[in-house]
Amino acid sequence: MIIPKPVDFEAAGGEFLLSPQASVFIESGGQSPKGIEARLREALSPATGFPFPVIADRRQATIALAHDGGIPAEGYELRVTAGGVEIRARDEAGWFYGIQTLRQLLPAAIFGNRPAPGEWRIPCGVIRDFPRFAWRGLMLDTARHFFSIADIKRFLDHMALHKLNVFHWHLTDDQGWRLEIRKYPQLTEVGSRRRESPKAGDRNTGDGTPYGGFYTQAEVRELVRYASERQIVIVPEIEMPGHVGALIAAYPELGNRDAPGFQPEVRTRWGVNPNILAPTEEVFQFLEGVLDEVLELFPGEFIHIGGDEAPKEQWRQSPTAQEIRKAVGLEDEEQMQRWFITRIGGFLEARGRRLIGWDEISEAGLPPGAAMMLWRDWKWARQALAAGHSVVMSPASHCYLDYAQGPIESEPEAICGEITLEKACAFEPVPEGMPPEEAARILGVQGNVWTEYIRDRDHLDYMTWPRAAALAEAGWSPQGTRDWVSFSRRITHHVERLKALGIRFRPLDPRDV
Ligand code: TNX
Repeated sequence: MIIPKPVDFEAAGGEFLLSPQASVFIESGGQSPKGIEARLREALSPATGFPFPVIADRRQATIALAHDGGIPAEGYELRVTAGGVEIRARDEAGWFYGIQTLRQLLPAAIFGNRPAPGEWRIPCGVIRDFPRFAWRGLMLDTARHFFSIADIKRFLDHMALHKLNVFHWHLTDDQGWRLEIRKYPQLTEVGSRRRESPKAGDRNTGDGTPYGGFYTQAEVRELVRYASERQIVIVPEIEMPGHVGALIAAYPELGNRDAPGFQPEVRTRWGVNPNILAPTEEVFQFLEGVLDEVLELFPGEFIHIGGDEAPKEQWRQSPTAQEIRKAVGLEDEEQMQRWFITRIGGFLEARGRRLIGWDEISEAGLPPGAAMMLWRDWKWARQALAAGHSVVMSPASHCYLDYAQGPIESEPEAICGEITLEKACAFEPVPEGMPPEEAARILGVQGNVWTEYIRDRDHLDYMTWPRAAALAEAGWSPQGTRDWVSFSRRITHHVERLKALGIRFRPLDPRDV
C-alpha cells in the first residue's frame, strides 16, 4: 500500500512489533550531515511516543541504517525481519526515503502528531527501491497569493513523504515580488504590495483590499536549510523578461518607458500583462545584481528564469528597444528574447549554475546549455530533447494542480477544468516512441500549483492532494508498473495517512465533503 509504488517488494510473512525500547544504529558513527536521526524521530516518535535513541552497538539496535555502495543514488533496501529493521543505502537520501517507506508500512495513525493507542506492527519483507527520475518536483506560486514560511515548511514536509525532491519556488510575478533583495529595496517596498486583488468568484472585479507579503533573506536561508534536511532542493524562479509587473512598478526605468500606454503598476488582475523588461544594459546590470543575491541564497544547480508569456508588443513599439535590436543585429523580437535569455544563461554558467525556463524560451531556439520546463504542447519537449537539451515535464494537461479536480461547476473556484486524480495518475512523462538517448535527457516531472484562485492553506491542501501523490508516483515508480487499478486501491489507504497528517485534501468521492 506504498505510494509512490516501490520498484520491488517481497513479503515474507510475519510482523515485527516496535516497542518503546526501540533504538537506532547509524553506520556513520551517529553522524549524518542532514540529521537523519532527527528525521527518523520526526517520522516515528510523535505518534508512538517512543524516543528512538541512537546507540553504538549495531547488534542491539532495532532499526539499523547501513551503508551500501551497490544501491543506486537515492535508493534503499529496507529489510524487516522478526529481529528488526535494516535500511541500506549509498547516500543519506536513500536512508531518508527508506524511513518514509517504513513509516507507510505502519498503521496510518503513525502520521498523527500525538501519541496514539494501538500496536506498531511492521510486516516482514524486503523492499528494493530507487527513483525513476532525479527531478520530482512541485512548484508553488507565492506571487499571486502569499504563503507563510510555516505553510511552506508544511508543504515541504508533505512533499518529502512522497519522495518529491525539488521545490520550485515561484517568487516573482506581475502581482507581487516576494524576495528581499538588499541591493534593490524597492522591489519589496513597492513590488510586494498590490492595491487589491480580483474578488473571489468574480475575477473581473476588484475586492478593494490591499494585499502583500515577502520573504526576508534570513527566512529564505532557513527554508533552504529545512528543505535540504528533507532531501529537497529549492529552485527559485525570478521571472524575466515578462511577468514583471511588480518589478517595473518598483523600478519604472527598467520598463519600456517610450512604448505607448506604458503603465507601471503591481497588477491587480490575473492574466498576461503587456509589461516586459527593456532590453537595455541597465536592465542586465540590474538583473545580475538580483541574481548575485539569489545565487548566494540558493545553492542548487538550477535557477529558473521564467521566460513564459512575454508579449513583445512593447519591444516592437519602443524606439529604444528597436534601436538595440538593430544594433545587435537581431531579426525580430523573438530573436531578441533568445538573445536576452542567452545573456542571462551565460551569466549563470560563468558562476557554475544552469538556467532553466518555461518552454517559450525554446521558441527561437534554446540557448546553449539551457534546460527547459515543458508546460504547453509536447512538441516543444520533443524539439528540445532532440536538440540535446534537458527537459522537465510539467504539461498543463496533467500537471496543473490549479485546474479543477472534477466538473468545474461542482468544484471550488478554479482557473479552469479539469484534471481528475485518474488523469494525473495516467501521466506518462516519456512520449511514446521517443529514442532512448532523447528520453534519457528528461530530468523528471513536476506538478505546478498556480495560486490565482488559491488564497489559503486549506485550499492549497485541497488542490495539491491527493493529485500530487499521483504525480510523485509518475516521477518515482518504474514505467509499466503504474496503473489506475493499483493506484486507486492504494490511494484509499493513503488518504487515511493524509487525514492523520491534518491535510485538507480533496476527498476521493466529492460527496464525502
Ligand atoms: C500560465 S504556466 C502561466 C501562469 C499562470 C498559469 C495558470 C506558465 C508558465 N504561465 O502565469 O498562473 O498559466 O494556470
